[in-house]
Amino acid sequence: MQRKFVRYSIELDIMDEVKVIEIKKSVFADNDKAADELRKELKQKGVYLLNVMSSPGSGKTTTLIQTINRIKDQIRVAVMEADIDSDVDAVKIKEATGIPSIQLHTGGMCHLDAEMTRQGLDNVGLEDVDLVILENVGNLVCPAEFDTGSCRNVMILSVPEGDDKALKYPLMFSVCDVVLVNKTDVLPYFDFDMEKCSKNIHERNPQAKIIPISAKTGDGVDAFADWLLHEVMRWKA
Ligand SMILES: Nc1nc2c(ncn2[C@@H]2O[C@H](COP(=O)(O)OP(=O)(O)OP(=O)(O)O)[C@@H](O)[C@H]2O)c(=O)[nH]1
Ligand SMILES: [Mg+2]
Ligand SMILES: [Zn+2]
Repeated sequence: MQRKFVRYSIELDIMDEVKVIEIKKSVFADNDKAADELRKELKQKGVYLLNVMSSPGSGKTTTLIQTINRIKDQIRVAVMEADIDSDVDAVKIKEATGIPSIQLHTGGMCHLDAEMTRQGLDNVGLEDVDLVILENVGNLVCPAEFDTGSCRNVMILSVPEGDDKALKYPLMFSVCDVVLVNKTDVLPYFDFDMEKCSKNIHERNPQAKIIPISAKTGDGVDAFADWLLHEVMRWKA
């Protein structure tokens, strides 16, 4: 009984520090305009917003933990975890990195738009932060259709999903500045052709920067962390 009680209170402490925000559906018709306005405000305040997208389970949260632990001593980072329900990702980030993390509940919506992102940012507060990372809802389709107001979009494609995804979900790959090809540690078990994958991505988006990583082993994550730090410094300059 005693042991159970102690565990329970520790869990409560962690949960206490994770705010869960119920996001209201947007009333703005012109999302592109709302996104441009948000970006302008972020530029004025010197806050960099990164939007991270992928299908469910491709490794967004795991990659964020690895990345944040490499940069958190150099810049002030906060995370917004968007999901239809639960707060598991926000709790995971908070536990594994110690940085502020909030959970956004999307009320059943499978993506975030700029106004919904702004509701999250209002809760993060833009005064004491250099970088806010938004983990978008796991979905390869509609998150790509809505500009969140982010400075850059990153998408994660994991090896088990296959090297042909850029052909099937062209919009997602064309709106991304960086594609992280995650779970390279399981390459020996899948018929995944990295060269073919890169060719498919570059056919849709010649400018896309492709970085193979393993969020499990940490392989390749330094390259992404360096890119991100450089981006934030340039945005704030
Ligand atoms: N082998 C391997 N497994 C990984 C890697 N990255 C993530 N995983 C595993 O993949 C599963 C999903 O990872 P998450 O980081 O939760 O993925 P996510 O994209 O945040 O998932 P949702 O938020 O549910 O969309 C977990 O079991 C991770 O441990 C990797 O590089 N290699
Ligand atoms: Mg996640
Ligand atoms: Zn949607």
